[in-house]
Amino acid sequence: MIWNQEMECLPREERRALQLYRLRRTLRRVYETIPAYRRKFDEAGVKPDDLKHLEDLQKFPFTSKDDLRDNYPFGLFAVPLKDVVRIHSSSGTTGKPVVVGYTREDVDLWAETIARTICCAGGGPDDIIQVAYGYGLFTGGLGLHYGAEKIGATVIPISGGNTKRQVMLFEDFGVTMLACTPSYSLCIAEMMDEMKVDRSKLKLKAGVFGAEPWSNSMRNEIEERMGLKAYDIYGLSEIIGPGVSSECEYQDGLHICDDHFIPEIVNPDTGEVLPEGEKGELVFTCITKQAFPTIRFRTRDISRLTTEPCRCGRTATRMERTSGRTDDMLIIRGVNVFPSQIESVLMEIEETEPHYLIVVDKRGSMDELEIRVEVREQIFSDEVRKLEELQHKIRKEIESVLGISAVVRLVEPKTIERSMGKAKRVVDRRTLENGPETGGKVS
Ligand code: DLL
Repeated sequence: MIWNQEMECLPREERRALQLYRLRRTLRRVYETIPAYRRKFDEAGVKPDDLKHLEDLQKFPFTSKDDLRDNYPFGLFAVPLKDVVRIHSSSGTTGKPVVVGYTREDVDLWAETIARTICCAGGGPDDIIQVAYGYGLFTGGLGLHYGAEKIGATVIPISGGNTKRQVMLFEDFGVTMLACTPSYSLCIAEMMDEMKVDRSKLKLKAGVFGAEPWSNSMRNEIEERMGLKAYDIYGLSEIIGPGVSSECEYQDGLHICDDHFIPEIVNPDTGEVLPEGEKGELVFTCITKQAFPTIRFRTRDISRLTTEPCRCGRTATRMERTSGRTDDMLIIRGVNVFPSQIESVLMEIEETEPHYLIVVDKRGSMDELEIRVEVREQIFSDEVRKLEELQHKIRKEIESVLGISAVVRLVEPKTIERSMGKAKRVVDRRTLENGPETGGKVS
């Protein structure tokens, strides 16, 4: 089911005309109401009326996380606080948190984008949706909640944690859809194994997973272990929360709600806009939000775009699943390494569990990469020679993919800390900014 046939299938030219109209209106509004934007526009020598075509957006300055921090907490709001009905915030690892606000209209818009997301994943009014994203300042829980209610589904607002109860409700309430982070879904799957739940007796058909990077191999693992179809959903607090883009049944990129959020791809080093199809950093501009209309926000997420219509009939711009963040990239002995590359290798190896931790440290002047990965129960109790063989196999695979050597440590099942929200999979001891080594960021 397509939630909003008219807007989601709008012909390209009409879509562009609508974007242009909304964008011009928004630029004028932020210039008039938010001093920080006015200052930035003036410094860059641009005025809202300089935007004649959509392509002119490139002339306008970027907004970064630093701008949000500099204007903490409410400096980038375009409406007085009395019109703001909701505040959300994301913690991040350093400095002040990011604070975002929503008017009543914004909350409705958010529910609309999530309604599209859930329908994209095959959901509808007959579904029973268990929302196991964290409720609170994190946008995951309440974001999914309002969208699910909007389509008339039955919502179970359980939030993250209490994993045994999550499983019990699947059985007792006949839950058909699950919403949580991909890493938490694996934690639930583990509990299902422990409780010896017969998957065929459950009604689970789909999961809407996001808020953290996950590979296609991780998707296969989740689908197999949970007995459902796993859809990728993407979003960020600075734009609206979840509801920015989502996969449909063809899983051929994520449909962006680009009648509300205009995407661009830029070269992360130079900021230059790249042609369609090229890989780079995603940038979004909100063109309908009232309280917090972000202009050209640098997400640091890496993706590419296509405006080709999808086989499902939707015409919105699609983004490729994000393969990581520009600031996720580790430079180890001069080589660029993305955690997603390591994850892909580990997921292909049958004897390992999908739980791992990447530790980077310095030994003397040399960087050292250590990969800790859990081994399946039956393998762990095997003879030492078999474990050594497995260790060797992983080391070789990693070396051939990354081009550098790694120390591989096989650890006992269930010894790497599980997370209820976003998993923390990298500890870089070369920098002091990282949290505790087994800590999971609960969102
Ligand atoms: O994570 C919003 C969200 C909630 C999205 C629930 C999906 C589901 P933040 O906490 O502000 O907001 O974190 C945003 O998380 O810039 C990406 O780096 C990452 N991220 C979100 N979704 C995905 C995804 C929420 N599907 C940051 N794949 C973003 C990869 C994702 N990374």
